[in-house]
Amino acid sequence: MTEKIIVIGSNGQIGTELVMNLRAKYGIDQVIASDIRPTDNPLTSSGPFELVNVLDKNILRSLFERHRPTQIYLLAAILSAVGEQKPKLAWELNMDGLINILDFAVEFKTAKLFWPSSIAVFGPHSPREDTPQFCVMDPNSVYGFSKLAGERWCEYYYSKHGLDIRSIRYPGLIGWRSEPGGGTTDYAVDIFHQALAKGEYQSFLSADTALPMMYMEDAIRATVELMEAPAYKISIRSSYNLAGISFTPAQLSAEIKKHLHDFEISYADFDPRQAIADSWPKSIDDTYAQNDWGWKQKFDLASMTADMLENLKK
Ligand code: AKB
Repeated sequence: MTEKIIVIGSNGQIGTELVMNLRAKYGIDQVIASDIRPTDNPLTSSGPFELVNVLDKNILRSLFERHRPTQIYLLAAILSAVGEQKPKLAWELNMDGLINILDFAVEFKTAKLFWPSSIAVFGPHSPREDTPQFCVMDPNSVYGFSKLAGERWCEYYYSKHGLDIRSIRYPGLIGWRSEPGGGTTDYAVDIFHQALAKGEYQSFLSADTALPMMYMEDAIRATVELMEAPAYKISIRSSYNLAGISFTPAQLSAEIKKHLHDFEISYADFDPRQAIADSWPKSIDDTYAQNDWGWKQKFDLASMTADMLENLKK
């Protein structure tokens, strides 16, 4: 079957890299990038692009009617830090946007749908170390509980409508091709840019705040591998835990210092993102992803840091 793939939210941190990867795999014209704003990013502007607002059902209907997608990646979302500043908008976009796409995917018989969840679905009463796939989940950020509700909708559409929906609870993502957009884990990308530009960085999270992170190359590979896995191997229709690399700002800074000896890190006295980070896991157990579809992570802290710096220096 010839695939027709639509990536909604293609201007974002994941979308930019995913479109590039999918076009290399399926062909430029088979992958339609789409976002609420036009793009001049050469990584995504070199192929079909549509202006799409996921809250506008007329635009969505026309998109589905014209392209009849076989796969949809819905990446449009408001992340954790911005979500606390615009809670109602975050809820509306993250929830209504998802439900609109779920409904159109059922109506137009879209074969497969990918939707990202996050480690933000966990909360202060979830186990913080090696957080399991199934446990107490009491997220206290709007982003976190919109993602948890989204997971429930995904599983519901799978069981009620047979929609083949697949999802990953992404850790913080770190890449050199694209910028993060308003999350609690953004420090782990900014630090590389500032280290190279200024030789110093002020972290908004405290020195010992451990969070699960992942190098973008691994995250994109995980996404594509999950989407390509045979349906019978997918036992989780809410969203899969992915472990990634757990580290603190102090550990990341020490690793950067191995390459940039004069680099100095300092820490902000107060930042509202600290409270969000303190409610999230320090590390994740991803046994289900390993056993179900053979997930294996490649990058560790040392290889990720070396690769980031090498590419950002170019
Ligand atoms: C955020 O920090 O909000 C995101 C996430 C972990 O989902 N990067």
